[in-house]
Amino acid sequence: MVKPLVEVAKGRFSKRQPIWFLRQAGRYLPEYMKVRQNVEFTELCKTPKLAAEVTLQPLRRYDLDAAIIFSDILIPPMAMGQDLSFGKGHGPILKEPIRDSAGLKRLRHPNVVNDLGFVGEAIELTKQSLNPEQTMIGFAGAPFTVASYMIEGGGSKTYTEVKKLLFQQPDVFNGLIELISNVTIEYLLMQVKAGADCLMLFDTWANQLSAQDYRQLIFPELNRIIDSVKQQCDVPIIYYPGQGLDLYFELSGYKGDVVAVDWRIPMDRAIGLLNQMNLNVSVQGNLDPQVLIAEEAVVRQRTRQVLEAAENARGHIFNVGHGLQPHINPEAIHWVIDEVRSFQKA
Ligand code: 1CP
Repeated sequence: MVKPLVEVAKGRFSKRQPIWFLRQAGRYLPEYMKVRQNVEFTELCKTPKLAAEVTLQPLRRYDLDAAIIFSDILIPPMAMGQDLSFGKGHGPILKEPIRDSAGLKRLRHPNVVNDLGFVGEAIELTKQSLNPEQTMIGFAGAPFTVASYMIEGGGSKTYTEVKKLLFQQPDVFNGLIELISNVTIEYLLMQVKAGADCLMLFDTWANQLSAQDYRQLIFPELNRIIDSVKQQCDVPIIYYPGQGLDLYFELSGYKGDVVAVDWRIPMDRAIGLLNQMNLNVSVQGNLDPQVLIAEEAVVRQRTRQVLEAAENARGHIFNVGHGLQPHINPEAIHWVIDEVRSFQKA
């Protein structure tokens, strides 16, 4: 059975334009909050039945083309031995941040089947409820973005500790990136084996690096992950390089299938630049998620503008340009989907 998202990701024609939303399972849905009331976020991720349940919640409400497995990019660091928690009103906290070679040595290369198998089980369970046209998306953080949390011990505004490691102990920095990359390859392949039809790599904080450091230290490892996965299975890969067009200049030779465009970048400009870089890729995005607090006419107009701006793309997977936030209007998602469907008919 043909899956529109997989077709469009690979640059093939689809009668139906695929649409899904970054963070489509989450706090804006009352049914998510109900599950979450009784269970910690990491426990939710580690319990396949519950993870599958919240993964499916948005698909019960909306006519979506994909489910993304409910998990987090910081689950693998937990399996590597770093304690992960989410304080109330805080972002993630990773204990004993990696700041030197002793820190790096404390980490272990997990057995992905034993230590992260719950993600595979959640994918298997979720897949049982998808229709054959719907795509099961697996994901991981890209190595730099994951490393940044492991080094800082959480989110950061300045990335001081990351830069300290990079410039003062480059061997440790590179060793950490390599370890994360090796684990990520196995982790992604495990998700494909469990039923993922498509993979996404999130590099939200890549823009904290200079172009030179991104090009020399990060991009080759990203492509190595993509290469290794593609040698063993035939699933399309989506890469989100975060905010800002500058990194697009460094994507020459990118081996994935799709670039996910941040909402701060005009879609037509992103497509123009990707063409200029000779990249034969589809795009995903890039509605400003905060538009989903506006009145219906505005939501529809902004949706249409994204569709029009993407008309010259090899293929376009409609999405927001960053994750949905808790305060958006759940009803507005229906307006977006309806606008995408009627644009296609027109
Ligand atoms: O209920 C809660 O309190 C949890 C909030 C939450 C959720 C719903 C977190 C904590 N993670 C998630 C799920 C999540 N995270 C998914 C699930 C699938 C989906 O429905 O889309 C995905 C794909 C992610 C990926 C993720 N986690 C990224 C990359 C994408 C992005 O948003 O830029 C990042 C940076 C994280 C770290 C993270 N996890 C959670 C939070 C609040 C954060 C961001 C912290 C920060 O800003 O530094």
